[in-house]
Amino acid sequence: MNKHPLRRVTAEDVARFDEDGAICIRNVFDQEWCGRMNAAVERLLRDPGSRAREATKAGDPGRFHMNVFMWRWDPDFREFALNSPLPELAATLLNQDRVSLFYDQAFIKEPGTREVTQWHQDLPFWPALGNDIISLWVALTPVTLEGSGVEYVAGSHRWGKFYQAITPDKDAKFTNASLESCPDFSRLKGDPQYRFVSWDCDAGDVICHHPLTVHGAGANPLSARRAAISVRYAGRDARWDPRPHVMKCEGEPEARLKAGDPLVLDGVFPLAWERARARA
Ligand SMILES: O=C(O)CCC(=O)C(=O)O
Repeated sequence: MNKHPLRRVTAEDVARFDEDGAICIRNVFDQEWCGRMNAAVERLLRDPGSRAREATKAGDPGRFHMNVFMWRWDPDFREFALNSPLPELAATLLNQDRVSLFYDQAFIKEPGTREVTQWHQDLPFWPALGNDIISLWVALTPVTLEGSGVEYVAGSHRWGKFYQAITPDKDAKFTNASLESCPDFSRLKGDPQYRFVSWDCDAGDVICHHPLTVHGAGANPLSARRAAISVRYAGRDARWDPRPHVMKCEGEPEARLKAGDPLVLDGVFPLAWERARARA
């Protein structure tokens, strides 16, 4: 299993990520990693635990399964989040000397799943603020745009927008009525003021996005599973910000952090990569 991305991340990649708020880095994981994590996904689907969210409506075909904080109870997800090429990739794209693990999240759409991932930004969901946060969406299966590939509105992380959070199962807990709803960008594809970017992925490719970049994904009408794990990392300016209508984190950070503290905390948001340690 490889320790570092199989291909070097270049200065051009970093510049493209800054500009568009999303980039696909190919070939980050070898086949051994993909096999190990697909087996971990199988286990997760069989035994989803208390944080699972099933977004498939009763009677609908397929299954849209989401889960969070798997690293806290599953050793393979733990290795993936803390001892794989991911933390180094996050630090390189964010240009940081250290990054902590914020959390991991699974997005599995079984064949025939009709439910979409609505257009959204990530930051409004989180008890966190900051620019130095990155999500690494790892394709564990081949993914095409037709088979629920994620699509991004390039540059939307710089619009100064903070849209209302919306979960695929429309959980009212996340609805902050004081925020503007995110437009349905699927209806705005012909509008020349927006540039949409997406990538067909092979297993082991990683799409990296800024927490304010608007993104969404369609249904999975294909006959194969679409499995992805998003792992989120935090750097220098990321701060704990426990607002109403946000996700609950595991490990009770609210007992140990106050608003404005850095997003790093032993056992909860653990340090995942440090340049000094990596060089040693
Ligand atoms: O995979 C999906 O459907 C959504 C992924 C996503 O929203 C994310 O990784 O932030």
